[in-house]
This record gives sequence, structure tokens and C-alpha cells, in this order.
Amino acid sequence: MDAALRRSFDDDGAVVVRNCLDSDQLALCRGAFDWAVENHGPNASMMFEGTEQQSHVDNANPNAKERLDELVTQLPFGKIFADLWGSENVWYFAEEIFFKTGGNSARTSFHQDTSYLPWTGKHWGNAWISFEAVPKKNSLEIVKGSHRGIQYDGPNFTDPNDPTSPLHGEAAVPFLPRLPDIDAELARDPAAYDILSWAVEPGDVVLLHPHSLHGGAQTDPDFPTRHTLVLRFFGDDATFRSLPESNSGLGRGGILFTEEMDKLKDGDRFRAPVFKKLV
Ligand SMILES: O=C(O)CCC(=O)C(=O)O
Ligand SMILES: [Fe+2]
Repeated sequence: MDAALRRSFDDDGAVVVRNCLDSDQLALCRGAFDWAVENHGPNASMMFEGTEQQSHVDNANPNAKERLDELVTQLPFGKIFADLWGSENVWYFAEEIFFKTGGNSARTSFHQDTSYLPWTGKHWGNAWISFEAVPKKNSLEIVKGSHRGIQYDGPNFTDPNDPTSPLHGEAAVPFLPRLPDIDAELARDPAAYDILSWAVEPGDVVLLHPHSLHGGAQTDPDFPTRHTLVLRFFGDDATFRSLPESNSGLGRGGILFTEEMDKLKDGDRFRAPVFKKLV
């Protein structure tokens, strides 16, 4: 792997890999996406439910696990993340589905996945795979270098007009600071944050560290539909870090793989036999 790519991931928290997936691999990913939309799992939800801007999200569908564990053996991410992180081992965590349609889906508000998932460490990565040619204005956006920054509270994705409405809230232990309203600040001053985003073609994949502040741009009449499959991976430097105690509805280990998370203590290596080892 190109040393520059490794350095960019380390410094910036995200890189784009052009032509990462060939057409056969992309077709396998699309098959998994379509199956997931037809077969909602217990964690499926509507982002901004009940508004015109709602969009479909599903996360770690247990009914898709076998199929996705098989899929990731056909994809290059084990090797790519081993090289990108400098990790001896790479495991697959699970998928997330983002389906925005109707030409008016709100953006996925800026957030860190680590507000919802009990994770810390350097060796974490999301592979963001979209099946359309996505213009830059509708693509994933990452605050450059924020994977090295503090942990914020996450948005609860209930009100598209309030992109920072807190998930854990004031009473949470430990308290996490409320997110800045990155979109509002950028509207006032485009230089307020250094934002990374790329126009992508089918087969290009954005790799990002899930602690980075990131958001998925809205759809609009020029680009009405986005189908995105996110696959998450971790390596040697991946540690369990419990979520705040709060009335968010998430337990200390989140809502995914709770049985496995219950066995882990703060500071334990993030390991469980349920996660498929790729490298
Ligand atoms: O595609 C999106 O809208 C959001 C993606 C995201 O949040 C993620 O990859 O974790
Ligand atoms: Fe995310």
C-alpha cells in the first residue's frame, strides 16, 4: 500500500480508495444491500421518522450475519485495513445500511459512531460503499483530523432541524459535551471546519475512522436516491469502552451484540468469537 494513504488515514481519519471493488464484488455488495432493505432486522429504524425527510437505516441485522460474514471474505478490506493500520489481525464487526430516497432526505447529521458504540482505539474503520456515482455535494463528509479529538455526545436523529439534539444528555455519566452545530457554523464561515469529502464512482470506497466527526449529505432533486452499505472492521488496537449511563435507551455496551458486550470490561481488548477474523 501507498505510504501516503497510510499517513492520510492516520492524520486525517479518512481516505478514498478509487476502484477498490471490482464489478463482481460490487454486485455482491448490492445483493446484500437489497436483501437488507427487503428483510429488516430488529435494529432497523427511520432516521427523522415521521418527517418528509426520513430515511431508512438498519444496523447489524442478525438475520444477515451469515451472508455478510461470507461476503466480507470476497472483499479486499481485511488486507486493506491490515496495511492501513499496520495491524496483524483484522476482524469484521457488522454492517449498517443507509437508504435515502424521494429526493428530499435530510443529511445524516454529523456524529461520531463512538457515541453509540462502545469503542476506543486506533484500529477501527468503516468502509463506506455507495452504489451510485455520488457528487461531492451529496457525499460523505468528515471533519479532518477529528478522529484524534474529544468524544462528544451524539445526536439522537429525531429532528432534522436540530442536528445536535443530545442522545445521552446532561445527566449522563460521564457527561459528554454537546456537539457543535457544524452545519450552521459552516454556513456562517466555510472555513470553520476542514471538511473532507469526495465525489465517488461505483467501486470507489471511503474508509473512515468511526470516531471522526462525519455526516452523510442530503439527497436533492438532482441526486434523489442514495444506497449506501457501510461495513465496519477492527484490528489489534481496539478496546471496549462503555457508553455513558443515561436514559438514551442504550446500555453500557450499546444495542448491538449485547450478550458479547456484557462480558467485556472497560479497557479490555475488543474481542469476541462472534466477530469473523479476516486476517
Ligand atoms: O452515509 C451516511 O449518510 C452516513 C454514514 C455513516 O454515518 C457511517 O458510515 O458511519
Ligand atoms: Fe456514522
